[in-house]
Amino acid sequence: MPNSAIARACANIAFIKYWGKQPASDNRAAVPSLSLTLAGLSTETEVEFDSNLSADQLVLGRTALEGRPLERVKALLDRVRAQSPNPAFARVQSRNDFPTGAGLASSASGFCALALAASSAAGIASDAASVSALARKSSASAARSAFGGFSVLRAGADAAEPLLDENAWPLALLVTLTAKGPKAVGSTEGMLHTERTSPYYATWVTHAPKLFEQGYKAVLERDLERLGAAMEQSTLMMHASMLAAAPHLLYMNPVSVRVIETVTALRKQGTHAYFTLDAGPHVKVLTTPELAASVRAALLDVEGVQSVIETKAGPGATLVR
Ligand code: 2P0
Repeated sequence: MPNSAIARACANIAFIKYWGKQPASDNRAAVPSLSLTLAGLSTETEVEFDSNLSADQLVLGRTALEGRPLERVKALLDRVRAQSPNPAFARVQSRNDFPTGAGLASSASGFCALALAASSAAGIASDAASVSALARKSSASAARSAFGGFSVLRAGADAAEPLLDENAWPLALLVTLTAKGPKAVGSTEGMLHTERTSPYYATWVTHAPKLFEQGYKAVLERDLERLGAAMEQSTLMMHASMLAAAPHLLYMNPVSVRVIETVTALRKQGTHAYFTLDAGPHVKVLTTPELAASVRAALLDVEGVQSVIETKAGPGATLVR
């Protein structure tokens, strides 16, 4: 039986957002979400279970990590070990092919690659649904990266499910970097704070399924205008729930707002471009492959924009070895 494996998983961007957990649910989402898995922006992770080790080890790039990152990795490995006939500690070596310090989401690709590599190395079930369920317990957004193209994670679901594969609807996503350095408040912490203190959280949870239905239908019908409208509303409703927390959570910066205004102005001129932001200041702009170059040029003209990374739909998690 192999005791090591290497897996690769891509990041995903939610067009319909997950923000909030069902209480005491082992990290099940309170609202349904829908995302696109992205080409590039990937994590490659090697897991080797070794009976000679006396503790789990985690290396990201060239840096050995301890504390919270190691704890979260151990929690996933413990779940795998609970199903393994020969549990042993593991050496985990992970690498992102995008700048980790830039504040781009890395937990989705990271935990999905880890879930696939650890399951395969331990010889337990490593089909996409099992990997998605394992990844979801560590980071709910990671559940969606098990699948390529569009995938969904329903409220309370154990695992994500595929919706449209990566070749079904060609789109361009322009990741617009508006700041340097990591974000101030991590997603898990920000989410729990919003649940506990924002009077708008309950309203968010009530309305989110309607936006999910709109987004889901728009994807099946390849209707970019409707998808864009649902995505922008999901984004701003999620940010409104964060803003109403006490103390407030403001993830946008002035450059993010200028990018939103630019995208809105482009649309008034008839250009199909739609914005979204996660728990951070960077703005992702959805458009068609044909319009991508001109929209990118307009985004690079916005004062304060650092760079624009063009991506498109990518594959689900795969085993490299
Ligand atoms: C999403 N985000 O749907 C939303 C939109 C950020 C904003 O999922 O606590 O790192 O690990 O389950 O998955 C980020 O939260 O949170 C996230 P945990 P996760 O992509």
